[in-house]
Parts: sequence; structure tokens; C-alpha cells
Amino acid sequence: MKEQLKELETEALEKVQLAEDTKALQDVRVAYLGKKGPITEVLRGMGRLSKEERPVIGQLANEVREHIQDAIDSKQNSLEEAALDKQLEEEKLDVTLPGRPVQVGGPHLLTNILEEIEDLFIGMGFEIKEGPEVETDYYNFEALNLPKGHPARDMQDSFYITEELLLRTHTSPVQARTMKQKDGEPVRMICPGKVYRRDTDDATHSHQFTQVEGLLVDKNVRMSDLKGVLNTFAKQMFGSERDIRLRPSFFPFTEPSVEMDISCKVCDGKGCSVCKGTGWIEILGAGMVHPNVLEMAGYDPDVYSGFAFGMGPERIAMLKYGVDDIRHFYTNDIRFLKQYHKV
Ligand code: 2U9
Repeated sequence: MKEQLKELETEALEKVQLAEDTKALQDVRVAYLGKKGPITEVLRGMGRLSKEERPVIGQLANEVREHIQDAIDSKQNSLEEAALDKQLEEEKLDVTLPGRPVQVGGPHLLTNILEEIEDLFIGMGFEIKEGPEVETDYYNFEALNLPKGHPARDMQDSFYITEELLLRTHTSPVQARTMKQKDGEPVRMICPGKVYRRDTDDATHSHQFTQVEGLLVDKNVRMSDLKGVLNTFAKQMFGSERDIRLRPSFFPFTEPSVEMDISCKVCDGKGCSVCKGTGWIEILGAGMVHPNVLEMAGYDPDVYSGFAFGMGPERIAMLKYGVDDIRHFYTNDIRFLKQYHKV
């Protein structure tokens, strides 16, 4: 019987060492120390022993149980320590690693160009005015010498909400509203803001874009005043080495009307692919305010005169920063936007 108990102890201790997890360890404990285990089986044969042998075998059996239980407890501790070490290894932080740079945002390119344009005109004494984007047909067209039936009012070009309401197609209505409010006083203003046109989006057209229009109404305002203001704007925006030229054009709300070009900064006016060989790049439209527009706004065209201009800040930014597609301003691709972060 002694040999049996010793063999059982050796066998059990080997299996304890081979146990790879708590479950396997518990299986060994139940197998050898459980009520149906081999040690209990051996002890059932105690009745056949002499009175002298029984206490000896009983003590040996208890010692074998204790050794196996001690081995199980020790193995359990080792398994738990190993599990803890593994967890610590997996979760360890190397505090010496450099921090992940925090993505710093910045103003949108369009915001920057709008503020740049506004600052230039504020410096020339213009005030900034804003107005509703949902505009009446009257202020968006009629007050600007675009009577009903005028082709510029065609439905396919504008987002009409009702017969009388639409998304403004330019910021000109703000100027008409301001003249009405000024009630015969001089006006010197610019109106930046979003405008909407029923255009199919492509590299140079967007159904929503921005405009900055300007208006100066006073007594004795001349075309030379307009040229002076636009020349100052062009040189401050595109560099003093740029030349400007005014070409005759037509807008219903100005007479005479002009379009202003700057000399191409790539070929310095000699002609290249950027300026399509002309040496010049168009940046805005302008003109002297049409007498009908002055009159409808309550200004006597025999006493007052004025000039107005209009530009697209996206186009200004595209020329200045070499952006090749107007849709980049509206698709919020961080790879594009972060190139222009002024941090
Ligand atoms: C009033 C009187 C006159 C605003 C003007 C332009 C010329 C012009 C376009 C340039 C590119 C719009 O952004 S764009 O698509 N604008 O060329 N705008 S004169 O004239 C006005 C406005 C309001 C009461």
C-alpha cells in the first residue's frame, strides 16, 4: 500500500507541473484528492491492515494529500503570477515615447481670403454689411435694373422657393437694401456672403459660392475713383508688381461696366497657359451704378453718382494660391485644407 501511495504522489505531482491553466489544475485536484480518487480507494483497503500498520498508512496518506495540495497551491500561484505578468506586458506603457501630436485646426482658406479682402476695404473706409440669403425677387433682381422677363431671371439659373422668394444669386441685394436704409446719405460698403446659382458643379462652378461686392455712392463720384480703389485692392492682394487694366463689359446694374484684369504673375504679361496666352487674368467686374438703380433706391442720379464692383473670393484664392478646383472649398478634405492653415 505504501508503494501505491508513493506512486500516486509521484504521478499527481507530475500532472500538477504539466497543468497549463487553472481548469487543468482543478481537474488534477479532483482526480487525485476527490472522494472518488485513487487515494480514497487505497484507504478503503485499510481494513485489511494490522492495528500497527493502520496509523502508519493513514499518516502517509495524509502526507501525500498535503504534498499534492501544496503542489497545486504553488502551481496556482505561479499560473496567476504568469497571467499577471502577461497582462502587465500587454498593458505596459512606454512613458518615454514622444506624445502623439495633437491635430491643430485653423481657419478655413475661404475664411482667410474673405478676411483679407475685408481688411483691405476696411482700410479704404468701407463698412461691412450683411443681408438675408433668402431674398425677395424685388431686391435680388428688380432693384438692380433686372425687370421681370429679363433673361438673368430665368428659373433655370436660380433656386426659387416661391414666386417671390429665392436663394440670392449675388450679394447685390444687400447694397440695394443699404441704399434704401441710408435714405440719401453717402454709402461706402462691401457685402461678403454666400450666394446660390443653379449651376452644375465643376472645377470652376459651384451651386453655392461666395461673393464680395462693393458700393460707393456720393456726390461727384467718378470712374477714376473706381479705378483707384480697384488698383489699390489688386496691388495689395496680388503684389505691387501687378498691372491692372479695365475692359469694357456689360452688367444691367452698372453703366458703363468694366471687367478688371491683372497682369499674369506666371509670365508677367508675356502670355502662358495660365493666362491662355493673353498675359492677363480677369479677377472682377465693376462699373458706375446705373441711374435706374440709384433712382429706385431713392438717390437722385443728377445729384449722386457711384461705383460698384463684384468678385468671387474662391476665384481670388484660386488665383493667389493655385487651387485648381472650386469644389475643394466645400468638400472638407483635410488633406487640402491643412495645406492652407495659418497657424
Ligand atoms: C448695386 C449696384 C451695382 C455689383 C457688380 C459685378 C459688377 C460683377 C460678378 C463678378 C464675379 C459676380 O462673383 S461674380 O460671379 N460681379 O462682375 N457686380 S458690378 O454691382 C452693383 C451691385 C449692387 C445696388
